[in-house]
Amino acid sequence: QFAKPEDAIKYRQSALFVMGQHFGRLGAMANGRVPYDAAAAAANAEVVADMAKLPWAGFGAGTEGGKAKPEVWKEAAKFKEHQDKVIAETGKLVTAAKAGNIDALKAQFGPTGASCKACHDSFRNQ
Ligand code: ASC
Repeated sequence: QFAKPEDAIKYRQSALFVMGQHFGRLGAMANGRVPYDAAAAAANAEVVADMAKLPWAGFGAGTEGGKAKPEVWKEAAKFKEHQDKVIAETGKLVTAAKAGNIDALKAQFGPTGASCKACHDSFRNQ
C-alpha cells in the first residue's frame, strides 16, 4: 500500500491529525466554547469516525518511527484492542452527534477522548 516507510508514517499521522482537528471542533461544542450546531456536530463526528478506521494500515512491519513506541509492534494484540475500541467509540460518537442534542454529544465526547488517550498512553511517545 505504501511506497516507502515514511509514506506509511505520514499517512497514519495525517489521518490522526485530521481526526484530532474534527474531534477538537466537537470538543469546543461540548464544552460550550462555540455554539452547539447539530448539523456541524454530525458532520464532524462522521469525519472523526471515518478517520478512526484509517491510521492502523500505516503501522505495518518496517514502519517503526514517528511518535510510535516499539510496543505497537511488540504488543500487536493489545494495540489492535485499542484500535477496535477507538473505532467503536467513534462509531457511538456519530450516533450521539446525530441525536441532535448537546447532552448526547457531551455524554459520548468523554469516553471517545478516553479511548484516544488510552492508546496514546501505551503506544505513543510523549
Ligand atoms: C483530542 C486529541 C486527542 C484526544 C485526547 C483525549 O482532541 O487530539 O489525542 O483528544 O487528548 O484525552
